Amino acid sequence: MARLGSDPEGIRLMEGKTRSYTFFASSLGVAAANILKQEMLSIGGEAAIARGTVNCSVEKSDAILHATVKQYGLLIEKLGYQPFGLVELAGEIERALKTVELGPESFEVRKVRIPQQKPRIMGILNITPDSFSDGGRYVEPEKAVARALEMVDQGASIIDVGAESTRPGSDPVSSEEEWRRLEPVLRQLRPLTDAVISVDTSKPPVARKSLENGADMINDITGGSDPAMLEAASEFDAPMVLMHMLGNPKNMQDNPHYDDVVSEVCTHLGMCARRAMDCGVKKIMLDPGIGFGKTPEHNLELIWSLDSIRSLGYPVVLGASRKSFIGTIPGGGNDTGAENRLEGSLAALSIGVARGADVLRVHDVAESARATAIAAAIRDGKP
Ligand code: HH2
Repeated sequence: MARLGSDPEGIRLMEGKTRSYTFFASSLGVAAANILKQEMLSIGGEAAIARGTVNCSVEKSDAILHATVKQYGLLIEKLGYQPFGLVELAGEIERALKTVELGPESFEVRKVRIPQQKPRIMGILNITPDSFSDGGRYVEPEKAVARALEMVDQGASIIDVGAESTRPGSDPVSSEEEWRRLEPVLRQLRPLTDAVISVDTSKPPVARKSLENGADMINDITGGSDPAMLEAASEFDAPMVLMHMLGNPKNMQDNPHYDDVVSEVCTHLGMCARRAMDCGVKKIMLDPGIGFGKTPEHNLELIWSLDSIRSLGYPVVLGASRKSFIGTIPGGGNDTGAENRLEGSLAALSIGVARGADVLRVHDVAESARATAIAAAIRDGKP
């Protein structure tokens, strides 16, 4: 518009009409859904709701909203005067709009800002005998520390140390055993690097001890389901990754089913984030949990829909590295094991970057850092 010679004030007025977004609102009461539909139509937007809403033959309806930025501005103003929870909905729309336009609010952990323009690499360090990809390789603390430092040199800003495998069908280990594995690694690694150290645990006592011993953040595959975990993170002002999982590692791959995987994962993660915030956790990242109670199709849909998760207002973590769905895709290479899924992992990572991932949890750090730089540069049209 500037190149056309449009008037600067005109550009300001037109600009809000050039971008449109689709939002999904779940489980609205019929009164709210009817008012929302009317208000959307009155401003020239669209709201798809269940047919039975108009004669109240349904109790609840989801809604798909479509409007320009300018129209959403008008809608937010109008909903501000309405009952039936529409004031709260207006707040959520405002927040989602701000996030899709400007990105989630950033935070800092150990001088590492998240999100930033180029996504961060989180290098995986499994100090377990049985992880699906690197199990048994870094059981000795010296080897684990050397691998962590190597990953930092290769471009990882975060090292995610896991002392319990959560691969499908795995058995849990005790807090004592998990801490026995973690303690020497944290003690030796902390003085040697300024990289962020994340601990991949869902056990509050392990998280607390880790934070006391130099870890910076907690990666919780249960989405902060235990209040004691949230309390520990809050006390240390530690960032948390809240991940979505259906069931638990033992049963999660027994026929996972969703009516709508993206909206269900978003709704669940939104709830996890609110619960964590209410407990005082201020730095939150969300993760769809690739492979955690998901079919290959669910995983593909979630990676393509990372922007929906990001519209909840928090940076997004993607962990697709070497996961089994890669081996199921025809033409993606015969599945000869986790070690041989590099190309598939980089393809998933690149699409993840294009769709809004802020942190990439990976095994192959050097290759992933290079692929991320290129994918982010193409996405943003600048190096
Ligand atoms: N995946 C695994 C473990 N932790 N955490 C987050 N936030 N996201 C993930 O996708 C994720 C995770 C599983 O991978 P890995 O750690 O390599 O294997 P294992 O659980 O067998 O140790």
